Amino acid sequence: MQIIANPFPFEFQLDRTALVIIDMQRDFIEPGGFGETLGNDVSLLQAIVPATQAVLQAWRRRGGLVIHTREAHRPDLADCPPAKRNRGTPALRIGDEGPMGRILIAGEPGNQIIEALAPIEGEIVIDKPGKGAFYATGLQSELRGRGIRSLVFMGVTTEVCVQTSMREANDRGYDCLLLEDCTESYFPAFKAAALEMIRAQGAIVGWTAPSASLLAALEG
Ligand code: TIU
Repeated sequence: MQIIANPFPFEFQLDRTALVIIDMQRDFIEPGGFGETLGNDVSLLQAIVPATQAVLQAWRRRGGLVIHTREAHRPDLADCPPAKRNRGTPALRIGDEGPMGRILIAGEPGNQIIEALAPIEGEIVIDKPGKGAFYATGLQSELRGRGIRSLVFMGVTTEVCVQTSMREANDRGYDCLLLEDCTESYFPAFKAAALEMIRAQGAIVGWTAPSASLLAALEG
């Protein structure tokens, strides 16, 4: 398949490509979670849910591999270094009890993927303690075992966990596409800059495209 993308068309083989949905969790998208405790307006992120859901459904209809990530720490915080936990001056830190359970802790209600994008049987869910989806996770071996060569990214936030994961993926040899209207930041200027950085210099990190480009190919 070839789709219209920036800075030039993106080519991929569906059975060698995974859809990777980064951290679409209540902790980032709903009030009372990690995103809000950091001082952010989480309502901005809710806008991408319909477009993200449309791509997920189309990808599922074609039988493509789906990978969901969650930013999640162990209840004993053994995988949360002080360099992460002590940043900022939040009302609640990682591990503290909030309105949706303990902030950014695996298994808590706030740590779950939002209902609209909930994983279904056969999809891979990767819990990650860092910003990148490859750091301290089994993602690389999951991809290798299935012969995956290309990754299509959606999720939040564009310049933090999405961009970090794309850079990690690019260094590991994957061609990466980011869907422009299926990713969001708490800072619109950071989203715009991240999209430009990713595709600059002849797609130095990867490609970007509107979801309509991918949907046209999947449904064509
Ligand atoms: N704060 C922020 O923009 N993002 C994160 O902390 N994690 C993710 O991006 N998932």
